[in-house]
Amino acid sequence: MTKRSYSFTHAITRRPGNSIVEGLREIDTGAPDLEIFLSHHADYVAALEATGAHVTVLDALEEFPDSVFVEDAALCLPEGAIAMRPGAPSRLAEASAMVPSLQEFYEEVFIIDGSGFIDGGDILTTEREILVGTSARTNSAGIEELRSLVGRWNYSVRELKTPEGVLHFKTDCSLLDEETILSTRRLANTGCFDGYRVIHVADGEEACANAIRFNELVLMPDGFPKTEETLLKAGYNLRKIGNSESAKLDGGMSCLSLRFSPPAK
Ligand code: CIR
Repeated sequence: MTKRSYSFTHAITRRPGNSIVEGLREIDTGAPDLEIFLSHHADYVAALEATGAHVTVLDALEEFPDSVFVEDAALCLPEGAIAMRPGAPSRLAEASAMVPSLQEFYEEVFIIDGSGFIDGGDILTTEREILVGTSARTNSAGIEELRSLVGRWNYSVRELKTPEGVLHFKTDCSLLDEETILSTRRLANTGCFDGYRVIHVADGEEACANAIRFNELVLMPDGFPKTEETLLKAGYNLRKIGNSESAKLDGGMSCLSLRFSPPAK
C-alpha cells in the first residue's frame, strides 16, 4: 500500500550558488567547495529521479547563502503546502521565495505568518503524526501556528525537544518506513519515539542520522560504514550520496529537498 509519509511523486531542490561559502555553520571547518557541492547535488537529484519522481531543480538564489537547504522553507503534505517561518534572520525570506514554486503544484499555499518561528528541518512527518522539535530555530509559538493550520486536515502535532547543541530535530533522526525511525541514541533516549521501532545510528556516526526515505530508496550520506551495514541488514535499499560540503554547513540529506505528492489540480 502507498505510504504517504515516504511515497512521493515530486521533489523540489535548489542548486547551491557562489554565496554558499557564506552559509551559516555552528563550527567553521572551512568553506564549502561549490564544484564539489554541485556534483553531490547532481547525484542527489539523480537518485530522487531514479525512483520515477519528477524533480524540480531551482536556480541558485545568491542573496540567500543557505537556500540550497530548501526543506527549511516549507512543509508539503498531500493535502496542502505550508510556507514556514525560518528562525535564522538571514533565512527568513527564503520561505516567501519558495511560495511561487509551491503554487505550481498546490492550488492554495498556507503561510506561517505570526510571531513564532519554525524550520522544516525540525519537522518529522510519520504515517500517524507530525513530530516537531523546538530548537534554536523553532519555538512553541511557531509549532502552535502549524498545529492550527494542519488541524483542518486532522493531523496530530506532537511538540518535542531537539537535543541541546543539535541544529534541527531531523539532524538526529529520519523516517525509514511507517513504523521505523533511524535515530541517534541521545534523541531516542528521550523516549520521543516510544511506539515506533528505532534503529540507532552507530556510536560515532551520529552525523548520518539525517537520511531520507524516498520511495523505494533510503538516501544516506557517504562515509558511515557501520550504520550502512545495519541498514542493509535490515533490508533497506541504500543510495550513498557525498555530503562533505553540505556537512560543513550542518546540512544533510533531508535539508536538500522538499518531497511531496501534490493533489490533482
Ligand atoms: C542553517 O544553519 O540553516 C544551514 N546552514 C543548514 C540547514 C540545514 N537544514 C536542515 O537540517 N533542514
